[in-house]
Amino acid sequence: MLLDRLDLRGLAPTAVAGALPLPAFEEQAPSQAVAEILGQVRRDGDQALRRLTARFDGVELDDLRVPPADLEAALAAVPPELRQALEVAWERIVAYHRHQLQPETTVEVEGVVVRHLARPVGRVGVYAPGGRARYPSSVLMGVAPARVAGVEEIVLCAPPQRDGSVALETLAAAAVCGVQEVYRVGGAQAVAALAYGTESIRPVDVIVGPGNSYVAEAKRQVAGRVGIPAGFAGPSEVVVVADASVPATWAAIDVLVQAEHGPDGLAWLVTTDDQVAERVAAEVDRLVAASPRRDDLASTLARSGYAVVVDDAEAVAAVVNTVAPEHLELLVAEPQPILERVRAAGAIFVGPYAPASVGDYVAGPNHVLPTARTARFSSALRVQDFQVQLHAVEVPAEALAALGPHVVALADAEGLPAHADSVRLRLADPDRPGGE
Ligand code: HSO
Ligand code: ZN
Repeated sequence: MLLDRLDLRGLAPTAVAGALPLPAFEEQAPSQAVAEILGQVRRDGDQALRRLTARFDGVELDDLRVPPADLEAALAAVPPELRQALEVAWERIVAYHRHQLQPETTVEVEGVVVRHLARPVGRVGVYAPGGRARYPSSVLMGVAPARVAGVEEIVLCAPPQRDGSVALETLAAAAVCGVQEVYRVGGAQAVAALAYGTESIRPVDVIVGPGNSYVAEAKRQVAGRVGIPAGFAGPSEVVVVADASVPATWAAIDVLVQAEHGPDGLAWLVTTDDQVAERVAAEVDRLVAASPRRDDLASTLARSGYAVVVDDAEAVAAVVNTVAPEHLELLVAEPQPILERVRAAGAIFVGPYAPASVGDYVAGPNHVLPTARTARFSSALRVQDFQVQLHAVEVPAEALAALGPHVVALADAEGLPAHADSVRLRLADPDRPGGE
């Protein structure tokens, strides 16, 4: 069977957590090769982009920018049902992300007034992968929270195909979300261009978007110079918790949905019912054998495909919190006892009619989610990833009178006389704002 059976019944939750076969995530990052690419783009700009595109994508580029007219043309050229799906998805994703906007608030702490302001970053770069992966949905997911945050300039980079064009679906998605600045550059060189800027691509403040190991490593190397929203969105993962209240085929197909992105993902079934484990595992074998993507599926399942059997909701939660999966599905009659114990998961899908694939496309929340156990400390891509949070401080004269001596004492202790004097001057002359 493709799902390895792991019977952990009889173990206490902490022992369950300790017994789990977590995959090793430390893949060999191509750090040297990526550093070399970043250096070339930084030094040679557009010329390096052309050279690297010829080498990696096998195409000689003239203009790096996709003519804006091609975007609307792409939207007109895709099948109408795809266009409609992109439009519905876009509207739903934007509507959901609007709920993440926080009102600006003001607080007063013992006389000092602090205003909390959220301001959009100036310019965002969204990366859209190409090649085997073609994810127009990820274009929507990257652009929507930036748009909602109020970002004025959003640009897209996507690798060119053999004929120099960018995938039609990617361009159509860009058109749906109103992106006009699209460059046919992919890989680490695209991340470099977005981070450092070249003659034709101005640098951005934040870079988002999935990509292969080169893109991921490039983002890691430019982090700090530009914002790279926290968490690592790597190969897809799912933990499906199921009982006999759903058909075994439904649980089985959902185990496979994320594995389909393969390779290197994680696909687990967790159940308290060993008959469910048996039936779902059998269905997984049957479905994989019949799938056109059987190789991707099999490679993920061979690396990390398990059917885990445990005693109760507490043990289920111990498994979930240890794996910290990107996606968690609760296909059980009583999800609440598990839900309330979950601490670490990128996104949770509750009930028999909420497969994670709905979340991948149209539910509304973001599908850029933390993987590789980073859900322990980071979250889905969100509006705040495209904002800076500022605080504006107002100090009325009376508050300065009360607090000033403490500033002076601390500044004196730190040997910083100007710090102390900026307060002393004011305390000595409280009625003197404006003029001489
Ligand atoms: N499951 C992926 C997103 C995606 N699925 C894009 C289909 N297209 C990561 O959440
Ligand atoms: Zn997916």
